[in-house]
Formats: sequence, C-alpha cells, structure tokens
Amino acid sequence: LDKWQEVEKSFPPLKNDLLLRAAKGEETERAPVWVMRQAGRYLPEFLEVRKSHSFFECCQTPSIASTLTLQPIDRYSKLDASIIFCDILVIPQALGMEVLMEPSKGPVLPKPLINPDDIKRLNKNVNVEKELGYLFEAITLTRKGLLGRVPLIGFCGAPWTLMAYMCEGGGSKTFEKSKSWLYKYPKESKELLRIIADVCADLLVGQVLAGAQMLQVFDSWAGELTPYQYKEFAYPASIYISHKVKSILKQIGHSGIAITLFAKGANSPSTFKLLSDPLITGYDTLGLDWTVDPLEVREFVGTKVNLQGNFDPTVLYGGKQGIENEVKRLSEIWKKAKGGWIANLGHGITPNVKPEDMGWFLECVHKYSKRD
Ligand code: 1CP
Repeated sequence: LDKWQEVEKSFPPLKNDLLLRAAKGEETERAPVWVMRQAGRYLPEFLEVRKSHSFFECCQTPSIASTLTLQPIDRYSKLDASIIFCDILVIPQALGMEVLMEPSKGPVLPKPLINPDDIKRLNKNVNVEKELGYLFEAITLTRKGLLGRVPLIGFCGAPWTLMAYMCEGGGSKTFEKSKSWLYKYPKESKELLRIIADVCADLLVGQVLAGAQMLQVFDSWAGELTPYQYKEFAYPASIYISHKVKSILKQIGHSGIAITLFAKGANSPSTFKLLSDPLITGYDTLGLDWTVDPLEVREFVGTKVNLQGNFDPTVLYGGKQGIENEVKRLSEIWKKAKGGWIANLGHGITPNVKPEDMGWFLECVHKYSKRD
C-alpha cells in the first residue's frame, strides 16, 4: 500500500479527468475520446522508431514504449486518454511461449498448444514482476511524461482471445483449432482459461500499482463464439479477472479503478444482458464494435453500465465531409443513450489512415458530442 501511494504522489496532478468521470457513469459535458491502437502504424513517427527496433523490443524497452505511448498525445491535443504501448501477446510470452511478430503476417507462435498435454509446457505461478516488469516501468515513466495531460490506460488480452492465439499459433480466419478445444476438451479449456486469467489479473494489478488510471480487457475474438460458448467459457474467465483485480486492490486499500471490457462481436441480446451489471461482472464499461446501435444496446444492458464506442474504423477513410457527417449523426444517437459515453472507434485504427484525418475525427467528436 505504502509503495502504491508513494508512486502515485510522485506523478503530476491530472488536468483532464473526462475519461474517468464518464467511466463512473457521468454524462460529461462532451464525450472523452481516444482510439484503440492510437499509437501505431498510421503515424510516421511510429514507423520511424520501428525502422531501428523490433516490435517486442519496443514493448520491452520502457523508454521506447513510453515514447510510442506519448506520440499520439503529443500530436493530438484533442485526445482525452493514453494507452500504454504493449501487446496482448506478452502474456503467452510470460507463460513460456515464443511469440514472433512477422511484418506481413502479424503474430506467430511457432509451438502452439495442440492438445491438453501441452498445458504442462506452460510456466506455473508466473511472476509478473519478473517476466513483465518492463511494462510496469514503462507505465511509471509514461505517467511522468504525460505531465497530467490525460489519464493512462493499462490493458491486457482476455483469456479467450489469448487462448485463441495460443492454440492457433497466430491469427486465424476460422478459429478451428482453438474452437475445437472447446468441443473436444471443455474441462481442460476451462483449466487453460483459468491459468491465463490469473496472469491477466496479476498483470492488471501490477499496472495499476505502477500508475495506470483505468484498465481495458481486449476480447477481440469474442464474436467467434456462440452465445452459449461465450457464456460458458469466455465470460467466466473475463469476470474472474475483474473480480480478482478489484478484490486485490481493495485488500491493499486502493481506492479502486474502472475497467472496460471490449468483447468485440459478442453482440447477442443474451450476452448484453449477461454483461449489464458492473456489480456482477466487475466491468464498469463495455466497449462496443460498430455493428450495433448504442440505443438498442442500452435497451439490453439497462443503465448501470457505461458504454464506449463505436465509430466504424473505416469512417476514417471517408474524407473530411464524410467523417463530419458520420460523427454528427452517431453522436446525436449517443447523446440520447443514458449513462457514461466514452467515444472511440469500434476496433483499432488501421495502418493506412492519414494522420490528419484522425485529427479531424477528434475535432468532430469534440464538436458534436457536446451536450447543451
Ligand atoms: O509491426 C508492428 O508495428 C505491429 C503493429 C502492432 C502494434 C502497433 C501490433 C501487432 N501490436 C501493436 C500495439 C498494440 N496492440 C496496442 C498498443 C496500444 C495502442 O492501442 O495504441 C494494443 C492495445 C494492442 C492490443 C492487441 N494486440 C489486440 C487487441 C486489440 C485489437 O485490435 O483487437 C490484438 C488482437 C493484438 C494482437 C496483434 N498484435 C499485433 C497485430 C497486428 C495483432 C493482430 C493480429 C491479428 O489480426 O490476429
């Protein structure tokens, strides 16, 4: 406890708390806005750093990770949050799996988990401080570099999404290897999900103690599951994390933190109902992808949970007028939805976006999300 308070006191005071207020359910004067993958390949300054450093070198070197996190904040004064530069696949690495980042293919895990016997290959009792301490260092450094401009978000992948990478050996179109685990080995799948979830929770707690002011769990492949599989496998593993994080923080006298769950594509009414009560799920905010209507989602989730989203990432290819029209249209709908709204894209920003179009998008959100 003392250590956490010491660390917190060493940071400059926060000047923009819109994100944190919206995450507590406040209908803020305008929507706080940030963009998933805002530090990334659409920024020339990011590509410049990547010329001389491999992807995981960027993640594992605190000064580089911090520089990359601050790049979009330095460029766009209209961003209301930063997210630490890292990747969800550092958890499989901590569990002992090799992960490569191949320029054209994305992540590759050369020795995937083929059957339950392979669970034995994973490290037991992962010490996150030892395996992933670089992330905590990067967070502390970044809080200093932010000078209180905006809050810093910590994150991890959700167990199902990480299990998918660990069983597929990389990205996938069909998810046949990982999903066949759920049919063939339901019990062992749950065991694997729990092993992953424990590391996720420890990693999130470590990020908070290092200075993260909000958290997000990325379940990018939740939409590959049937509603039944989501409820049976992904959901319990995801809420295990949030409850574990919140109970550890409570035990050490921490004042608590808001957590967002981005379960991309998990859009069935029954799934929304399952995620509707933060007291049950431990998730204060749900991230929505662009395929759903915020008002319709509100009907399913009620008013206890806050929402984040959900501009179509391709709107950023729509030109100035197209971006403005769409931000105006969707913001009007969002303003009718009750509770906290954090504006974001419905998935990560893509590499070919022009940086000035991202800037224009942020300006439009500031303008049209204003409540009168
Ligand atoms: O060569 C490069 O520079 C690789 C590009 C890149 C970047 C910039 C990857 C590879 N990861 C990242 C950073 C990253 N990844 C962040 C940084 C913070 C920020 O948002 O600015 C975050 C939050 C992630 C999270 C992440 N990684 C997710 C969840 C979010 C999502 O987009 O769904 C996933 C699925 C990954 C795996 C991953 N890492 C990288 C790629 C290309 C992928 C996806 C590959 C696939 O489609 O399977």
